[in-house]
Amino acid sequence: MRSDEDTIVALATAPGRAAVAIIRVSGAGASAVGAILGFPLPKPRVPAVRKLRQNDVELDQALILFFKGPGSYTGEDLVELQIHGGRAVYDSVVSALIETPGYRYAEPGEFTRRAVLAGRLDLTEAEAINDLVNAETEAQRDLAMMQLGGSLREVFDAWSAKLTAIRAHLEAYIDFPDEDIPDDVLEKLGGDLSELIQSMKDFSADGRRGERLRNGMRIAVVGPPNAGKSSFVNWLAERDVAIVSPKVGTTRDVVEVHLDLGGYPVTVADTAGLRDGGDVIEAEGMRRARAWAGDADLRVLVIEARNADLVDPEVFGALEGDLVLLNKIDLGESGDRRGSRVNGWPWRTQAMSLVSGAGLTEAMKWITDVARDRMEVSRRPVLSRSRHRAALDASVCDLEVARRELALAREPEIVAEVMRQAADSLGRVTGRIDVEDLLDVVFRDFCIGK
Ligand SMILES: Nc1nc2c(ncn2[C@@H]2O[C@H](COP(=O)(O)OP(=O)(O)OP(=O)(O)O)[C@@H](O)[C@H]2O)c(=O)[nH]1
Ligand SMILES: [Mg+2]
Repeated sequence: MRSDEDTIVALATAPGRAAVAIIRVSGAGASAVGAILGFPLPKPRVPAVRKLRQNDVELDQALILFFKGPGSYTGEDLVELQIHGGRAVYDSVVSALIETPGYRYAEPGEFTRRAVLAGRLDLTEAEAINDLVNAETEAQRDLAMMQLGGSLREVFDAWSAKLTAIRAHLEAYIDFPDEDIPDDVLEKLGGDLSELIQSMKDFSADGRRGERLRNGMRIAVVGPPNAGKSSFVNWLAERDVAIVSPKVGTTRDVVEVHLDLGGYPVTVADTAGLRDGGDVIEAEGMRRARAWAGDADLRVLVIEARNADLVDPEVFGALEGDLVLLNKIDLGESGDRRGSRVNGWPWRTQAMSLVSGAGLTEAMKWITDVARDRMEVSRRPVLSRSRHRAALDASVCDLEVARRELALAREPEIVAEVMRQAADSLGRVTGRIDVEDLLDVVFRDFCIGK
């Protein structure tokens, strides 16, 4: 059984061969590491080199760091052993430690979980640590760093404080009806409440940029067969991710590539060309293409420029804000470009050629601009997970009920109860409420050693 009393041990660095590997030990028994591995524990926060031994066998020579609780990451006594990064080395040291009674291997995210329980971090900051470790692009790193600095916690804490003040006034009104409380007190509370609701709603209306930035934006490359979709995806990815051939219906599966476009994470999907007919396999490919494109944040339609006047982008699922690329201009364009139907399209279009290279930089810039437009968080705190949004929406919903009841001047006790629920929803985001329940949800996607 897992117990928060155990001393936990884990490899904090990625397994594999490396110059250095770090083993973390945290818990009430952490300072016994020296006795277990036969070396004198250095003074807190003073690094020292020590030989590690088990039964007179020298296991390694390591740099030891000791942090005394509560001034450590976890809030408990914590020892970090910087050993040589070979499998046999870290296996031997970890085994020696977890054989000790009261010691065990840590579960995923358990170090950070203890930091939260000790009040060293709130839940949004703990989530930011995981996001920072997983960040693949600059913008994702910026978002995680901002949240780690407590920016999101501050927003929720400020709302909680305002709500507490409103609730306190209402409770006073309920508890002391005969006292000298001004008549307009309910009106004033209603005004404060409306202001609070508005500020929460404004924050929520962010186009889900934070969530999109954390997860990456999904871009589908769609269009008729043979238009050059796979060629374009390969060019974007700078490698041969998809097969290109003059045969119609080459691509069948959805081929996804993860790219960093100007610091923003995107997943680009190459899809099967859409047309009538085709065999069973091609038909299944087209079904998958439509499904992926329908869920995507942006569709990039690739068609041959010389056929542009014959194509209706809506047939390929193009929506407002999508892009149309007119490819193969080296083979000519359709009719008189000025008289072309393309000019009246509501979609942005770009003529290009993967053979001559014309228009490619412009096409890439467009896609990058859209990615930035939809994911930029401009150094302000944002909701980065659906968990935050769900709690915020639930809280707003309760507060709107409270405001309506307050305006009708009915049972103030009911209003007070609904407001308590709203406050609990806010508290769940930072972990001030029901921490135990939430910890499992939040730490589920952590890896061991964090
Ligand atoms: N001339 C010319 N040929 C091109 C251009 N872009 C792609 N092609 C060629 O067009 C053919 C089809 O390219 P693909 O990238 O496989 O096209 P696709 O849209 O993925 O085709 P499907 O997977 O069958 O739907 C290949 O022979 C490419 O070399 C271009 O700009 N100009
Ligand atoms: Mg293809």
